[in-house]
Amino acid sequence: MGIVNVTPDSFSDGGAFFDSQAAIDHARRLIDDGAEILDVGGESTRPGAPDVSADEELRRVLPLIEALRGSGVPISVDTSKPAVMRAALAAGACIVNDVYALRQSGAAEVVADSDCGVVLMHMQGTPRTMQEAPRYTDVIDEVGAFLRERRAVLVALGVAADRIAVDPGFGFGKTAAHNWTLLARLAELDLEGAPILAGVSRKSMLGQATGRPVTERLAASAAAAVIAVQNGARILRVHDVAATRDALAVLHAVNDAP
Ligand code: 7PJ
Repeated sequence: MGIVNVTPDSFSDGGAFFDSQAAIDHARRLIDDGAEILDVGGESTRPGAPDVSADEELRRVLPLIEALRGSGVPISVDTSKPAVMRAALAAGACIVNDVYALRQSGAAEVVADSDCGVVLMHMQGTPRTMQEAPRYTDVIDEVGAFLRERRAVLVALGVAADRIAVDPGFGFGKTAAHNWTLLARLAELDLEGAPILAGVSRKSMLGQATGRPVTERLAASAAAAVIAVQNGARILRVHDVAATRDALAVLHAVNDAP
């Protein structure tokens, strides 16, 4: 899953793709690099990011969805707002990726009323405050229980289980230590067979481990992606599709070795 941000303040690309045409060009490059899903987002969720209205979010993401819907690659919309989900699905997106796991009022119903796929992500707190004092008794138990509960809510609304992927939410209300525990023990999350999406690309945990700024985390991101897949992730949300695919090709070659 290649990341296409259309925000003026996204932490890792600094709003380089705020311009629609630049974002479209970037998305096409990700497709050429081998992305199998494009995740289009118009609202930054970095800690302390300002709120964006649904209208503004739609102004950012709809031109992209419309430009990319014929590309043959499924489009995911990274949003928490029911109105944005509904309009994005109508415009051609087919996956809702929600860092709030459809907890905003009306969001679960939008997904239940469509036939889209959905990614349910764990977050402790809200983007504004989540990094102030993340706290868990057992991060594996708590993240697993939250994701099972959100999945059960959706299934009860009539969403087939095979439409749902789950995500431990690296960096969302977690210290670096919590993130490393989740990555190390991803396979211990009891997610009842739901496919796991992992988003570690360029994240601060990699800065913590390497001492490198966000612009210099390509190798660390690729290493983390390989570990995530080795530990059971099925979908990777990444900025650098070509490098990630190369890293995974090495993993697959090892796994296929006679
Ligand atoms: C994630 C996300 C993630 C899912 C962002 C960033 C921050 N959606 N949206 N999982 N992260 N599902 O790209 O670093 O980890 S925005």
